[in-house]
Amino acid sequence: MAGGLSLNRVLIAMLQKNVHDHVEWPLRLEAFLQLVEAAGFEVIETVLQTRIRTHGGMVFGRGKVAEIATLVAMEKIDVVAIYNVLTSMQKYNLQQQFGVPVLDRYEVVLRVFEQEARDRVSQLQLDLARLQKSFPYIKVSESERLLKERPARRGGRGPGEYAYHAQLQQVRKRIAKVTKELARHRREHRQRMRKRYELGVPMVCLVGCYNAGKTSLFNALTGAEKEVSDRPFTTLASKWSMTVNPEIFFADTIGFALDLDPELISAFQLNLDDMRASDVVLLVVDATDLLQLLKMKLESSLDILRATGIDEARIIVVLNKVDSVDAEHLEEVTSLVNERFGLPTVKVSAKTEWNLDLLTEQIRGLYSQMGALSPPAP
Ligand SMILES: Nc1nc2c(ncn2[C@@H]2O[C@H](COP(=O)(O)OP(=O)(O)OP(=O)(O)O)[C@@H](O)[C@H]2O)c(=O)[nH]1
Ligand SMILES: [Mg+2]
Repeated sequence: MAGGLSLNRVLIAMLQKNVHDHVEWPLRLEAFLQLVEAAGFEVIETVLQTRIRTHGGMVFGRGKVAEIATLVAMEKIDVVAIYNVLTSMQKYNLQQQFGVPVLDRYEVVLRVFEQEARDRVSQLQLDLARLQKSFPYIKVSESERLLKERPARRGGRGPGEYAYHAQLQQVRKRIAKVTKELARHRREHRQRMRKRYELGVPMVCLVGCYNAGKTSLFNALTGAEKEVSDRPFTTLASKWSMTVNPEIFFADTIGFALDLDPELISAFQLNLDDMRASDVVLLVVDATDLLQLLKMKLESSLDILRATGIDEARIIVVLNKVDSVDAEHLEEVTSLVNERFGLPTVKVSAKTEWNLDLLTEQIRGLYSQMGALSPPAP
Protein backbone atom coordinates (compact mmCIF):
# COMPACT_ATOMS: atom_id res chain seq x y z
CA MET A 1 0.00 0.00 0.00
CA ALA A 2 1.01 3.64 0.33
CA GLY A 3 4.67 3.92 1.14
CA GLY A 4 5.30 0.58 -0.55
CA LEU A 5 5.22 -1.43 2.67
CA SER A 6 2.94 -4.23 1.53
CA LEU A 7 1.68 -4.49 -1.99
CA ASN A 8 -1.77 -5.88 -2.57
CA ARG A 9 -2.00 -8.39 -5.38
CA VAL A 10 -4.35 -7.05 -8.00
CA LEU A 11 -6.14 -8.44 -11.01
CA ILE A 12 -7.12 -5.86 -13.61
CA ALA A 13 -10.18 -6.44 -15.79
CA MET A 14 -11.45 -4.38 -18.67
CA LEU A 15 -14.58 -4.57 -20.80
CA GLN A 16 -13.80 -3.31 -24.28
CA LYS A 17 -17.01 -2.36 -26.03
CA ASN A 18 -15.76 -1.12 -29.38
CA VAL A 19 -15.05 -4.26 -31.39
CA HIS A 20 -13.48 -2.22 -34.21
CA ASP A 21 -10.92 -0.57 -31.97
CA HIS A 22 -7.53 -2.25 -32.02
CA VAL A 23 -5.48 0.84 -31.28
CA GLU A 24 -6.95 2.77 -28.37
CA TRP A 25 -7.83 0.10 -25.84
CA PRO A 26 -4.25 -1.07 -25.20
CA LEU A 27 -3.30 2.54 -24.45
CA ARG A 28 -6.30 2.99 -22.17
CA LEU A 29 -5.48 -0.26 -20.37
CA GLU A 30 -1.82 0.75 -19.99
CA ALA A 31 -2.84 4.14 -18.57
CA PHE A 32 -5.14 2.39 -16.10
CA LEU A 33 -2.40 -0.03 -15.11
CA GLN A 34 -0.11 2.89 -14.29
CA LEU A 35 -2.78 4.36 -12.03
CA VAL A 36 -3.38 1.02 -10.30
CA GLU A 37 0.34 0.76 -9.60
CA ALA A 38 0.44 4.36 -8.42
CA ALA A 39 -2.36 3.49 -6.01
CA GLY A 40 0.11 1.07 -4.37
CA PHE A 41 -0.94 -2.21 -5.95
CA GLU A 42 1.02 -4.97 -7.62
CA VAL A 43 -0.60 -6.07 -10.88
CA ILE A 44 -0.58 -9.87 -11.17
CA GLU A 45 -3.12 -10.58 -13.91
CA THR A 46 -4.93 -8.70 -16.65
CA VAL A 47 -8.19 -9.92 -18.15
CA LEU A 48 -9.88 -8.38 -21.18
CA GLN A 49 -13.31 -9.03 -22.58
CA THR A 50 -14.48 -7.61 -25.90
CA ARG A 51 -18.24 -7.40 -25.95
CA ILE A 52 -20.54 -4.84 -27.54
CA ARG A 53 -22.95 -4.74 -24.62
CA THR A 54 -22.28 -4.36 -20.94
CA HIS A 55 -23.86 -7.11 -18.84
CA GLY A 56 -26.34 -5.14 -16.72
CA GLY A 57 -25.70 -6.90 -13.44
CA MET A 58 -22.02 -7.79 -13.66
CA VAL A 59 -20.45 -5.81 -16.55
CA PHE A 60 -18.76 -8.95 -17.92
CA GLY A 61 -20.50 -12.04 -19.29
CA ARG A 62 -21.08 -14.97 -16.93
CA GLY A 63 -18.27 -17.05 -18.39
CA LYS A 64 -15.78 -14.22 -17.95
CA VAL A 65 -16.92 -13.59 -14.37
CA ALA A 66 -16.35 -17.27 -13.58
CA GLU A 67 -12.91 -17.13 -15.23
CA ILE A 68 -11.93 -14.10 -13.13
CA ALA A 69 -13.25 -15.77 -9.94
CA THR A 70 -11.03 -18.80 -10.63
CA LEU A 71 -7.99 -16.59 -11.22
CA VAL A 72 -8.70 -14.69 -8.01
CA ALA A 73 -8.61 -17.94 -6.05
CA MET A 74 -5.64 -19.46 -7.88
CA GLU A 75 -3.43 -16.38 -7.85
CA LYS A 76 -4.37 -15.31 -4.31
CA ILE A 77 -5.65 -11.97 -5.60
CA ASP A 78 -6.46 -9.39 -2.88
CA VAL A 79 -8.30 -6.82 -5.00
CA VAL A 80 -9.93 -6.75 -8.43
CA ALA A 81 -9.55 -3.40 -10.21
CA ILE A 82 -12.00 -2.77 -13.04
CA TYR A 83 -11.27 -0.27 -15.79
CA ASN A 84 -14.97 0.41 -16.35
CA VAL A 85 -16.96 2.60 -13.99
CA LEU A 86 -19.40 0.40 -12.06
CA THR A 87 -22.88 0.98 -10.74
CA SER A 88 -23.29 0.15 -7.05
CA MET A 89 -25.22 -2.98 -7.96
CA GLN A 90 -22.47 -4.19 -10.32
CA LYS A 91 -19.82 -3.58 -7.68
CA TYR A 92 -21.86 -5.46 -5.10
CA ASN A 93 -22.51 -8.42 -7.43
CA LEU A 94 -18.88 -8.69 -8.50
CA GLN A 95 -17.68 -8.62 -4.90
CA GLN A 96 -20.06 -11.47 -4.12
CA GLN A 97 -18.70 -13.43 -7.08
CA PHE A 98 -15.02 -12.80 -6.45
CA GLY A 99 -15.01 -12.79 -2.66
CA VAL A 100 -12.53 -9.88 -2.59
CA PRO A 101 -12.95 -6.09 -2.75
CA VAL A 102 -13.63 -4.66 -6.20
CA LEU A 103 -12.55 -1.16 -7.16
CA ASP A 104 -13.53 0.65 -10.34
CA ARG A 105 -11.56 3.33 -12.18
CA TYR A 106 -13.18 6.10 -10.17
CA GLU A 107 -12.06 4.52 -6.89
CA VAL A 108 -8.55 3.76 -8.14
CA VAL A 109 -8.02 7.39 -9.13
CA LEU A 110 -9.52 8.50 -5.82
CA ARG A 111 -6.89 6.40 -4.01
CA VAL A 112 -4.06 7.97 -5.97
CA PHE A 113 -5.46 11.43 -5.20
CA GLU A 114 -5.71 10.55 -1.51
CA GLN A 115 -2.05 9.61 -1.36
CA GLU A 116 -1.13 13.04 -2.69
CA ALA A 117 -3.64 15.16 -0.78
CA ARG A 118 -1.81 17.18 1.84
CA ASP A 119 -3.85 20.36 2.05
CA ARG A 120 -7.20 20.81 3.72
CA VAL A 121 -9.15 21.85 0.61
CA SER A 122 -7.96 18.87 -1.47
CA GLN A 123 -8.80 16.54 1.40
CA LEU A 124 -12.29 18.01 1.73
CA GLN A 125 -12.89 17.78 -2.01
CA LEU A 126 -11.81 14.13 -1.94
CA ASP A 127 -13.96 13.39 1.11
CA LEU A 128 -16.94 14.69 -0.78
CA ALA A 129 -16.14 12.61 -3.86
CA ARG A 130 -15.79 9.48 -1.72
CA LEU A 131 -18.93 10.12 0.33
CA GLN A 132 -21.02 10.75 -2.75
CA LYS A 133 -19.81 7.53 -4.31
CA SER A 134 -20.30 5.49 -1.11
CA PHE A 135 -23.86 6.62 -0.47
CA PRO A 136 -25.62 4.60 -3.22
CA TYR A 137 -23.32 1.65 -2.52
CA ILE A 138 -24.33 1.51 1.15
CA LYS A 139 -27.97 1.56 0.03
CA VAL A 140 -27.49 -1.33 -2.38
CA SER A 141 -25.31 -3.55 -0.20
CA GLU A 142 -27.39 -3.03 2.95
CA SER A 143 -30.73 -3.58 1.25
CA GLU A 144 -29.36 -6.79 -0.30
CA ARG A 145 -28.23 -7.93 3.14
CA LEU A 146 -31.58 -7.06 4.70
CA LEU A 147 -33.42 -8.91 1.96
CA LYS A 148 -31.53 -12.03 2.92
CA GLU A 149 -32.33 -11.48 6.61
CA ARG A 150 -35.97 -10.60 6.16
CA PRO A 151 -37.65 -13.97 5.51
CA ALA A 152 -36.66 -14.96 9.03
CA ARG A 153 -38.56 -12.02 10.51
CA ARG A 154 -42.14 -10.89 10.30
CA GLY A 155 -43.01 -7.22 9.92
CA GLY A 156 -41.38 -4.29 11.69
CA ARG A 157 -37.81 -3.18 11.48
CA GLY A 158 -35.10 -5.49 12.72
CA PRO A 159 -31.97 -4.15 14.44
CA GLY A 160 -30.11 -4.45 11.10
CA GLU A 161 -32.53 -2.09 9.47
CA TYR A 162 -32.13 0.54 12.20
CA ALA A 163 -28.36 0.32 11.88
CA TYR A 164 -28.66 0.76 8.12
CA HIS A 165 -30.77 3.92 8.43
CA ALA A 166 -28.42 5.28 11.07
CA GLN A 167 -25.47 4.65 8.75
CA LEU A 168 -27.13 6.48 5.85
CA GLN A 169 -28.06 9.33 8.15
CA GLN A 170 -24.45 9.62 9.24
CA VAL A 171 -23.20 9.78 5.64
CA ARG A 172 -25.81 12.43 4.83
CA LYS A 173 -24.65 14.49 7.81
CA ARG A 174 -21.01 14.21 6.78
CA ILE A 175 -21.83 15.24 3.20
CA ALA A 176 -23.66 18.30 4.54
CA LYS A 177 -20.76 19.20 6.85
CA VAL A 178 -18.08 18.83 4.16
CA THR A 179 -20.18 20.73 1.61
CA LYS A 180 -20.59 23.61 4.08
CA GLU A 181 -16.89 23.83 4.86
CA LEU A 182 -16.01 23.66 1.16
CA ALA A 183 -18.48 26.44 0.35
CA ARG A 184 -16.67 28.65 2.88
CA HIS A 185 -13.28 27.87 1.32
CA ARG A 186 -14.70 28.55 -2.12
CA ARG A 187 -16.02 31.98 -1.07
CA GLU A 188 -12.60 32.90 0.35
CA HIS A 189 -10.95 31.59 -2.79
CA ARG A 190 -13.18 33.81 -4.93
CA GLN A 191 -12.36 36.83 -2.78
CA ARG A 192 -8.66 36.23 -3.39
CA MET A 193 -9.41 35.89 -7.11
CA ARG A 194 -11.20 39.25 -7.15
CA LYS A 195 -8.19 40.91 -5.49
CA ARG A 196 -6.02 39.56 -8.31
CA TYR A 197 -8.47 40.84 -10.92
CA GLU A 198 -8.23 44.32 -9.45
CA LEU A 199 -4.53 44.38 -10.33
CA GLY A 200 -5.42 44.08 -14.03
CA VAL A 201 -2.64 41.54 -14.66
CA PRO A 202 -3.25 38.68 -17.16
CA MET A 203 -4.14 35.42 -15.45
CA VAL A 204 -2.83 32.26 -17.00
CA CYS A 205 -3.52 28.72 -15.89
CA LEU A 206 -1.46 25.62 -16.74
CA VAL A 207 -3.60 22.58 -17.37
CA GLY A 208 -3.10 19.16 -18.95
CA CYS A 209 -2.61 15.52 -18.09
CA TYR A 210 -0.42 14.48 -15.16
CA ASN A 211 3.30 14.34 -15.93
CA ALA A 212 2.95 16.74 -18.87
CA GLY A 213 5.35 19.01 -17.00
CA LYS A 214 2.98 21.71 -15.75
CA THR A 215 4.76 22.22 -12.45
CA SER A 216 8.17 22.09 -14.12
CA LEU A 217 7.02 24.82 -16.50
CA PHE A 218 5.44 26.83 -13.67
CA ASN A 219 8.74 26.66 -11.75
CA ALA A 220 10.72 27.67 -14.85
CA LEU A 221 8.41 30.62 -15.54
CA THR A 222 8.00 31.95 -12.00
CA GLY A 223 11.11 30.78 -10.17
CA ALA A 224 8.98 28.74 -7.76
CA GLU A 225 10.27 25.45 -6.38
CA LYS A 226 7.18 23.27 -6.31
CA GLU A 227 7.50 19.51 -6.20
CA VAL A 228 7.97 17.80 -9.55
CA SER A 229 7.83 14.03 -10.04
CA ASP A 230 6.93 11.09 -12.25
CA ARG A 231 4.12 10.05 -9.92
CA PRO A 232 0.61 10.71 -11.24
CA PHE A 233 -1.15 13.70 -9.68
CA THR A 234 1.85 15.14 -7.85
CA THR A 235 0.01 18.45 -7.82
CA LEU A 236 -3.48 18.69 -6.39
CA ALA A 237 -3.87 22.14 -4.84
CA SER A 238 -3.57 25.14 -7.15
CA LYS A 239 -0.90 27.74 -6.64
CA TRP A 240 -0.78 31.23 -8.16
CA SER A 241 2.44 33.17 -8.60
CA MET A 242 3.17 36.45 -10.39
CA THR A 243 6.07 37.25 -12.67
CA VAL A 244 7.20 40.86 -12.81
CA ASN A 245 8.65 41.40 -16.25
CA PRO A 246 6.24 40.96 -17.95
CA GLU A 247 3.53 41.02 -15.31
CA ILE A 248 1.56 37.75 -15.52
CA PHE A 249 -0.17 35.65 -12.89
CA PHE A 250 0.48 31.95 -13.46
CA ALA A 251 -1.45 29.12 -11.80
CA ASP A 252 -0.29 25.54 -11.53
CA THR A 253 -3.09 23.14 -10.76
CA ILE A 254 -4.38 19.57 -10.72
CA GLY A 255 -3.61 17.30 -13.68
CA PHE A 256 -6.05 15.42 -15.85
CA ALA A 257 -5.80 11.82 -17.02
CA LEU A 258 -7.01 9.76 -19.90
CA ASP A 259 -10.64 8.80 -19.20
CA LEU A 260 -10.82 10.82 -16.00
CA ASP A 261 -14.39 10.62 -14.80
CA PRO A 262 -16.27 13.91 -15.13
CA GLU A 263 -17.85 13.41 -11.71
CA LEU A 264 -14.49 12.99 -10.06
CA ILE A 265 -12.95 16.09 -11.60
CA SER A 266 -16.11 18.05 -10.76
CA ALA A 267 -15.34 17.40 -7.08
CA PHE A 268 -12.37 19.76 -7.56
CA GLN A 269 -14.44 22.91 -7.94
CA LEU A 270 -11.81 25.23 -6.48
CA ASN A 271 -9.28 24.04 -9.05
CA LEU A 272 -11.87 24.42 -11.80
CA ASP A 273 -12.54 27.98 -10.57
CA ASP A 274 -8.86 28.75 -11.22
CA MET A 275 -9.21 27.49 -14.78
CA ARG A 276 -12.46 29.40 -15.35
CA ALA A 277 -10.92 32.60 -14.04
CA SER A 278 -7.98 32.47 -16.45
CA ASP A 279 -7.66 34.85 -19.38
CA VAL A 280 -5.37 32.39 -21.13
CA VAL A 281 -5.28 28.61 -20.60
CA LEU A 282 -2.03 26.80 -21.39
CA LEU A 283 -2.82 23.20 -22.26
CA VAL A 284 0.51 21.51 -21.61
CA VAL A 285 1.18 18.25 -23.44
CA ASP A 286 4.06 15.82 -23.24
CA ALA A 287 5.47 15.96 -26.76
CA THR A 288 7.38 12.71 -26.16
CA ASP A 289 4.11 10.73 -26.04
CA LEU A 290 3.20 8.51 -28.99
CA LEU A 291 1.05 10.40 -31.46
CA GLN A 292 -2.04 8.28 -30.79
CA LEU A 293 -1.74 8.64 -27.02
CA LEU A 294 -1.12 12.37 -27.33
CA LYS A 295 -4.27 12.70 -29.43
CA MET A 296 -6.36 10.76 -26.89
CA LYS A 297 -5.00 12.82 -23.98
CA LEU A 298 -5.76 16.04 -25.87
CA GLU A 299 -9.32 14.89 -26.52
CA SER A 300 -9.79 13.98 -22.83
CA SER A 301 -8.35 17.32 -21.67
CA LEU A 302 -10.44 19.34 -24.12
CA ASP A 303 -13.58 17.49 -22.99
CA ILE A 304 -12.90 18.49 -19.40
CA LEU A 305 -12.11 22.10 -20.35
CA ARG A 306 -15.29 22.32 -22.42
CA ALA A 307 -17.37 20.90 -19.56
CA THR A 308 -15.73 23.45 -17.24
CA GLY A 309 -16.85 26.27 -19.50
CA ILE A 310 -13.47 27.31 -20.90
CA ASP A 311 -13.59 29.23 -24.18
CA GLU A 312 -11.46 27.31 -26.70
CA ALA A 313 -10.29 30.60 -28.21
CA ARG A 314 -8.34 31.24 -24.98
CA ILE A 315 -6.31 28.01 -25.22
CA ILE A 316 -2.69 27.70 -26.33
CA VAL A 317 -1.28 24.18 -26.57
CA VAL A 318 2.22 24.03 -25.12
CA LEU A 319 4.31 21.19 -26.53
CA ASN A 320 6.67 20.46 -23.66
CA LYS A 321 9.80 18.28 -23.36
CA VAL A 322 11.06 19.18 -26.85
CA ASP A 323 14.57 18.53 -25.48
CA SER A 324 13.70 14.82 -25.73
CA VAL A 325 11.91 14.48 -29.08
CA ASP A 326 13.21 14.19 -32.62
CA ALA A 327 12.28 16.80 -35.20
CA GLU A 328 10.09 14.48 -37.25
CA HIS A 329 7.86 13.48 -34.31
CA LEU A 330 7.61 17.11 -33.23
CA GLU A 331 6.44 18.07 -36.71
CA GLU A 332 3.74 15.37 -36.61
CA VAL A 333 2.58 16.50 -33.20
CA THR A 334 2.49 20.15 -34.28
CA SER A 335 0.41 19.49 -37.36
CA LEU A 336 -1.96 17.22 -35.41
CA VAL A 337 -2.68 19.99 -32.92
CA ASN A 338 -2.81 22.80 -35.51
CA GLU A 339 -4.78 21.03 -38.19
CA ARG A 340 -6.84 18.37 -36.47
CA PHE A 341 -7.66 20.36 -33.34
CA GLY A 342 -7.33 23.84 -34.84
CA LEU A 343 -5.36 25.11 -31.84
CA PRO A 344 -2.21 27.26 -31.73
CA THR A 345 1.00 25.67 -30.42
CA VAL A 346 4.25 26.77 -28.79
CA LYS A 347 7.18 24.39 -28.43
CA VAL A 348 9.09 24.62 -25.15
CA SER A 349 11.31 22.73 -22.77
CA ALA A 350 10.62 23.35 -19.12
CA LYS A 351 13.76 21.40 -18.31
CA THR A 352 16.19 23.50 -20.37
CA GLU A 353 13.94 26.61 -20.16
CA TRP A 354 14.01 26.82 -23.95
CA ASN A 355 11.59 29.13 -25.78
CA LEU A 356 9.89 30.52 -22.68
CA ASP A 357 10.20 34.08 -24.05
CA LEU A 358 8.20 33.11 -27.11
CA LEU A 359 5.62 31.51 -24.83
CA THR A 360 5.12 34.71 -22.81
CA GLU A 361 4.97 36.69 -26.04
CA GLN A 362 2.18 34.43 -27.32
CA ILE A 363 0.34 34.76 -24.01
CA ARG A 364 0.50 38.56 -24.20
CA GLY A 365 -0.65 38.43 -27.83
CA LEU A 366 -3.69 36.26 -27.11
CA TYR A 367 -4.51 38.33 -24.02
CA SER A 368 -4.58 41.58 -25.94
CA GLN A 369 -6.62 39.96 -28.70
CA MET A 370 -9.21 38.37 -26.37
CA GLY A 371 -9.26 40.96 -23.58
CA ALA A 372 -9.55 40.24 -19.88
CA LEU A 373 -12.36 38.13 -18.46
CA SER A 374 -14.81 39.78 -16.14
CA PRO A 375 -14.29 39.03 -12.44
CA PRO A 376 -16.15 36.08 -10.89
CA ALA A 377 -19.36 36.77 -8.99
CA PRO A 378 -18.76 37.19 -5.25
N1 LIG B 1 12.88 15.83 -20.59
C1 LIG B 1 12.02 16.63 -19.98
N2 LIG B 1 11.37 16.22 -18.88
C2 LIG B 1 10.51 17.08 -18.30
C3 LIG B 1 10.26 18.37 -18.80
N3 LIG B 1 9.33 18.96 -18.03
C4 LIG B 1 9.00 18.06 -17.08
N4 LIG B 1 9.70 16.92 -17.21
C5 LIG B 1 9.63 15.72 -16.36
O1 LIG B 1 8.30 15.20 -16.43
C6 LIG B 1 7.90 14.66 -15.17
C7 LIG B 1 6.60 15.30 -14.69
O2 LIG B 1 6.84 16.66 -14.41
P1 LIG B 1 5.86 17.55 -13.51
O3 LIG B 1 6.26 18.97 -13.69
O4 LIG B 1 5.78 17.02 -12.12
O5 LIG B 1 4.47 17.26 -14.27
P2 LIG B 1 3.01 17.78 -13.90
O6 LIG B 1 2.32 18.05 -15.18
O7 LIG B 1 3.07 18.92 -12.95
O8 LIG B 1 2.36 16.50 -13.22
P3 LIG B 1 1.20 16.40 -12.07
O9 LIG B 1 1.50 17.37 -10.99
O10 LIG B 1 1.28 14.99 -11.62
O11 LIG B 1 -0.11 16.73 -12.76
C8 LIG B 1 9.07 14.91 -14.21
O12 LIG B 1 9.85 13.74 -14.17
C9 LIG B 1 9.83 16.05 -14.90
O13 LIG B 1 11.20 16.05 -14.57
C10 LIG B 1 11.00 18.79 -19.96
O14 LIG B 1 10.88 19.90 -20.49
N5 LIG B 1 11.85 17.87 -20.50
MG1 LIG C 1 2.38 19.12 -11.05
